[in-house]
Amino acid sequence: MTHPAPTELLDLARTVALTAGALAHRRRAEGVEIAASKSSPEDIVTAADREVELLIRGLLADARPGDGFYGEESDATSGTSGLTWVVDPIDGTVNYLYGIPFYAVSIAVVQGDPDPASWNALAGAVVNPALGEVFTAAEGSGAWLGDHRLHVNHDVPLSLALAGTGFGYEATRRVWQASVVGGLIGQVRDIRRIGSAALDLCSVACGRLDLYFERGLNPWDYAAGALIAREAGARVGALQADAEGRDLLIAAAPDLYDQFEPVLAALFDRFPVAAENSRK
Ligand code: LIP
Repeated sequence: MTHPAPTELLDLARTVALTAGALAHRRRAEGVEIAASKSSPEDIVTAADREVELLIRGLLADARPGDGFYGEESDATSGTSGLTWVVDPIDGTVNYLYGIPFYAVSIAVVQGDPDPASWNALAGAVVNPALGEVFTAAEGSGAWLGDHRLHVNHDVPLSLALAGTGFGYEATRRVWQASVVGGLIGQVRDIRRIGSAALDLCSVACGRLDLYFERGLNPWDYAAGALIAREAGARVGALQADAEGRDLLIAAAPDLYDQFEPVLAALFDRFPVAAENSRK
């Protein structure tokens, strides 16, 4: 099934993400309302998360009625075109709640089933409305911050790598993740916890981070950011040749990835993954 060029799909992703970002920013200024909690009391959804996803869904359905939709806050629908939009309306929801200016609208379009193990990402846009930053990538056309082309940091020894990571919404997992970070922190320059996987991946793409890794992410958290990091020259994956996924996502320049992989594998052996009692 033919589809528009990735750059054409990117134009739509960027336009919709900017419109959605403006709404999220406005609602932020008006005051944030928690609508519910999901997998744990810490895992909140705000009224704005839902409103922004509804806006995105409507704009994409108007522009491309045959496409599927796979978003964080509403039921997935499959399409007839072979393309699916993978959407996180506000990635970094806790930052959004606290007014920390690191949250983002993340929109990607993939070919094939909305499954990271098999999909082919064609275009992605990540908009941070609080900082007015627009990260974009189309398959084969590079990664950009506005009209500035992005490249990952190369030739960084692990001992001098600034590493980003994150913690889940379930306490047992956070304790396990902190043990791994405790084992790693003496082997890298320092650790950053930005609070949005989409912005962490864009930070690797633009060289604000040398390396990012996290366990427990959902496809909508990283669909666009992973394409942007890849198009900036990063390797994105898990351990060995595994594709990135819920179990683990790593992103770094290939040479740093090769240094980091055995270190992380050794930390996973030292700190076996704790049994978790939450769904997420
Ligand atoms: C967040 C991720 C972040 C992770 C948080 C959460 P959300 O997504 O972007 O990397 O550490 O636990 O999953 O819930 O804000 O869409």
